[in-house]
Parts: sequence; structure tokens; C-alpha cells
Amino acid sequence: MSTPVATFASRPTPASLGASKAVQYQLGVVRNDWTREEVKAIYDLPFPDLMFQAQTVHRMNFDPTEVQISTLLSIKTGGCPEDCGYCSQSAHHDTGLKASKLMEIEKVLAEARKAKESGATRFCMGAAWRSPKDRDLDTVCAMIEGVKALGMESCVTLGMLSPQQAIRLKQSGLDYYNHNVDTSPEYYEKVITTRTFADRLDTLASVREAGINVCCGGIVGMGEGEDDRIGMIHSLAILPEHPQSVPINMLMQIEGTPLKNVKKLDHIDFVRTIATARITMPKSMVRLSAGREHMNDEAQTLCFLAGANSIFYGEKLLTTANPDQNHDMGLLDRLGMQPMA
Ligand code: SAM
Ligand code: DTB
Ligand code: SF4
Repeated sequence: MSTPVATFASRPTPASLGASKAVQYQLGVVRNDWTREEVKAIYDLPFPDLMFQAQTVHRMNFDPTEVQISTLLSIKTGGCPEDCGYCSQSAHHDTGLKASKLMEIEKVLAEARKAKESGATRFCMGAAWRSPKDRDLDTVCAMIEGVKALGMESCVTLGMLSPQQAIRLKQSGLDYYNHNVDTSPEYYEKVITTRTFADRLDTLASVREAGINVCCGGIVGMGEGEDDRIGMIHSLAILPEHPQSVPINMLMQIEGTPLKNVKKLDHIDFVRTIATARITMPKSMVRLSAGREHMNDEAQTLCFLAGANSIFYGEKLLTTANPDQNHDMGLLDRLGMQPMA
């Protein structure tokens, strides 16, 4: 069956919103040649048009009542040599977080079992490394094999990978690798100085070429401008293949980090970012990631309407809080939505 396609023209937006020109694009077509001007025109649409287009694209590819549920676990916490300005785990910031060694395989698998029992279909393991040592990678591969044996999807985020390390992870059965571009190419060096935007793209290429699904998104609310949010979505939408999963995080402000006191982002701008990701990457899962703890039910509902169809589920993300599981299930129920099988 061919995909229904509608041609949409953006309206020229008023000067107060940045006055983008009207552009034409076909809704629902998977494209990797978006121009930044087109992405800006989408981001700046009047909110009712933006939400309508996002819903239209969402319904071409997904059941709008379903949300995929992933649970996160930090398998190696803190003491990270990178200086990411947002992160509780960087050794460059005094955040009071206690560093710990790589967890034992059995302890990780016990957490995966618990996550499965509470309804998660994917188990994501994060390590505070610049890149994994080969010996540690063997341990992580054993964890991945254990998670797969439980019948769950596996995801890891371990920092930069060489092409060989990506192949090793693929051989262990890894389904997804999370590696975020985090922000626009221009804003990147204001947030992280110990690696470059180009380093991120190199690891993403290794992961893609190894045949692992890519989970790649970023963080908003880091003091960036609207152009940076647009630049971030544009960078994702022009990758050689759209990431299969696109996590959009709202900064969790951490005491002791340089970004602790940046001005909080209006939730409407967060919803615009989600909707723009949905429209430009029609077949990707868009994840409403960190930051739900500080969003009310209504803001989260707008994110679902804007095309977010995945969440992190469980009381903790890596080091910060996430909403209570009963509350999450209650919200989905009130909305007539349900976890994806
Ligand atoms: N060390 C690996 C790396 O950076 O690629 C993996 C773990 S890192 C914690 C995974 C992602 O979590 C980061 O790329 C960032 O997008 C997100 N993240 C980290 N701290 C955050 C915070 N305080 N608020 C929102 N998102 C955050
Ligand atoms: C992603 O984009 N968000 C998750 C996951 N990938 C690994 C991590 C969010 C971390 C939030 C801050 C913390 O809990 O330390
Ligand atoms: Fe390290 Fe990842 Fe945190 Fe950056 S985001 S400091 S790489 S754990």
C-alpha cells in the first residue's frame, strides 16, 4: 500500500517568531535532504498547524494510542573523564555523586527481570565512559546476551566506539546503541569541550555500519537558542538514515554543573521540538526522555499529541528522578493509551 501524502505549505510566520518564509513539503515522506530553512519553517508554524501536521504524520506510521516503554539502568556510574556541562557524572564537576565500578552481570540481569515484570519491553544500560575498554566490553556483551535471553530488546550507551567495538556489540545481539548529538553543531562546544560534534558522527557511522539500530537525539533547555534546537533536529534529519529512535531530553538541572542555573525552557518550545522531530523523521520512534519529572500531565499529553511515542519508565533515569510507575500507567489509562506490546 502506498503512503498517503499531503502537500503542506508553512505559513510565513510573524516577525515576533523569527519571520521564516513559507516553504512547501510533502508530509510523511522520508527524506534526508531537509534544509535548515525547511526545519525552521516547521518549528515556527502556528501551534495549531504544527500539532495538526505532527498528528497527521504520526498516524501514517503509528497507532497514536501506543507508547513504547524502556527502562534505564546506570551500570557504571560517575567519574567520567568527559566534561559535558549538563552531566552529574562528569569528574570535572563537583556534583556530590558517588562513583562506582561496573556492576556485576547477575545484578544487572536481576534489574532487567524486574523491569520486564513491570511492563518494560526494552532494557537500556548506560555507562559513564568516554569509550569502553575491550575487557569491559566483554562484560557488557554478556549483559546484552542475558537481557536478550529474557525476551527483551537491549540498548546500551557506552560513549565513543571504534568500528570493531560496534561489530562486537552487534555479535552479542545488541538491538540499539544510544549516542546523542545533544545540541546543534554550533552550540556543541559551549557545552562539551573534550570531544567534538564530528566525533559523535563517527561513532554513529560505526554503529549504523555494524547494523545496530541507532538511538540518537539530544537535550533542550541548556540555554541554547531556538536556532540551536532547529539545528539539532536538522542534524538528525539529514543523517544518512534517520535514527530508529530519537530521544528528546529536557535538561535535568544538576547542582554543581555549569548548567545548573540556566533559564528554564518553556514547555511549549519543548513540544515544538518534539513535533518538528516527528514531522521531519516520520518513521522514527520519538522518545519523551529526561525531564518528565518536572512536567505536569498536561505538558506530557501535548508531547504525545505532538508525536512522542516512547518513554523511560521506572523511578530513576541514570542518576536523576523519573515519575512514579503507577502515576505513568494512570496517565496512559486516563488518555485511553496503552504500552506497546
Ligand atoms: N557516556 C555516554 C555518552 O555520553 O554518550 C552515555 C551516557 S550519557 C549520560 C547519555 C545521554 O544522557 C547524554 O548524551 C545526554 O543526552 C543525556 N543526559 C545526560 N545528562 C543529562 C541531564 N542532566 N539532563 C538531560 N539529559 C541528560
Ligand atoms: C537519553 O537520551 N536519555 C537517557 C538515555 N539516553 C541514556 C539518559 C537521561 C539521563 C538524565 C540524567 C540522569 O539521570 O543522570
Ligand atoms: Fe560522561 Fe556521558 Fe556524562 Fe558526558 S554525558 S560526562 S560522556 S557520562
